Amino acid sequence: MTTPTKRPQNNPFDYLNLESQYPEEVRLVRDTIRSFVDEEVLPIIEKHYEAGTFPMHLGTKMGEIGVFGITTPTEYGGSGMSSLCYGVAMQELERGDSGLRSFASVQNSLVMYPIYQYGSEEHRKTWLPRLANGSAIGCFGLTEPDFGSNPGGMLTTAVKTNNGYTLNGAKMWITNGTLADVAVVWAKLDGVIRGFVVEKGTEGFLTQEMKGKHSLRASVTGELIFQDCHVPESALMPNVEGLRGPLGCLTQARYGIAWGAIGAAMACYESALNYAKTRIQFDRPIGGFQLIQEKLVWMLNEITKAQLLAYRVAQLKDDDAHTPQHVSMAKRNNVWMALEVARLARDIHGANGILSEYPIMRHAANLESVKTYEGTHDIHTLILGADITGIQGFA
Ligand code: TGC
Ligand code: FAD
Repeated sequence: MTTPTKRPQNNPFDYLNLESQYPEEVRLVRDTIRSFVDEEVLPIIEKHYEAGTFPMHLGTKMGEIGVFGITTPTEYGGSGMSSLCYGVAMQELERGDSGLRSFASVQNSLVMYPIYQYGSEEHRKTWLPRLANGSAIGCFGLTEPDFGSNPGGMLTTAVKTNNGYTLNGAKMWITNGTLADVAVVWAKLDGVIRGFVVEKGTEGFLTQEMKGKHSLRASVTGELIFQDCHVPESALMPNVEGLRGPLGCLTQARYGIAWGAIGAAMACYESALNYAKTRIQFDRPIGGFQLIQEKLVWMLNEITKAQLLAYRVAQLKDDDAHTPQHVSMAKRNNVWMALEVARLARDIHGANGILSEYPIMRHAANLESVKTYEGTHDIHTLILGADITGIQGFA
């Protein structure tokens, strides 16, 4: 007979001791990033959030501690680790701030992944080692002003010339757009969507930061503008054609977001639990009132279910048995769950819940973007609806 495993007392988030199932290397990654977030992110993130700036030195540090290229093979400078490892890393980063996780999602899933999967050997050798150590930053240009949920309608074009291609068009809402040394850009060549690797500084390629965001303020979002931008023949990614190219990248990033959202929820839950135990009203801690307990239980219950969902999708992914629809279910549920947890946490904090002294409003506002990007909540509903009925509900 085996002794039942006790819930780890020092980890209020892991009610079912799920982390005991993680291999040692995953726990090591979790601990490294957890310490990084506690020591280097949390003390400064509110200041950057208020100023609307990304803490660039943390981008460099993330490169140093191995946050980029987690699943990229080691021969290209990556860590060659599992999808579970990648997911747990995203969870820990988003416990700090969604902007930090966004930065890492774009670098890992939307830039390194397509360069590795769809790029030429020259693309891989030129960019992957630099992207892995953080000395180069990437961005991913798919969304356009008039084509968000329906990227297949994009207007950006590539026209073949004697010695390359000319790009014309505009991309909007691009994370790291103005910071990036390299952009993975999707454009129609003879009516077919193709990917291009475009370097910063290429003539005719301009970027502009988007201002006025009330969400993801510690993240840079920009526009990419292509005006008769000539790129060499080698800029074309040779190994993919059609919408399945960018959508394949989105499956990777959405998977990371499913984990990341758990991190944001963990931060809100931990703050609410501590507050409930110490805030006195009617001569007793508010955590003793049944209505507050119900909220805390709901939060932990949903976090635990989200962890199980993310963990199962990680297993499927590592066995190469996942579908994009599995990932849609996890992204859709976990981001919704995190937003609900953030709202309940704000409630429990009363007036204090709106202060930047607590992380709640920052996470809640961030999660509004996370709910929209990488496929809105409703688009994932339609993806799942089409999968289970066999009837496409988009148009
Ligand atoms: P549809 O006909 O369904 O599919 C076209 C082709 O793509 C294949 N496919 C996928 N492949 C891989 N992964 C997926 N998730 C895939 N989904 C579809 C499909 O099999 C087909 O392949 P083939 O070979 O038969 O041609 O395409 P559709 O035009 O009907 O669109 C479907 C829809 C609406 C689901 C899709 O367009 C969609 O997902 N829209 C949402 C757009 C979106 O998520 N944009 C995200 C932009 S990037 C971003 O937000 C970054 S935020 C980064 C950060 O800061 O963290
Ligand atoms: P729309 O597509 O106009 O949707 C508006 C509303 O209509 C939504 O509620 C949607 O669910 C609904 N809707 C649309 N179609 C249907 C339908 N068929 N049935 C029912 N409802 C529908 N993009 C990139 O390419 N790269 C990035 O790095 C990037 N980073 C981003 C960072 C931030 C902070 C944000 C906010 C966005 C980012 N995006 C990026 C863009 C993001 O992917 C899009 O915003 C998203 O795909 C939704 O597109 P949209 O905003 O144009 O909304």
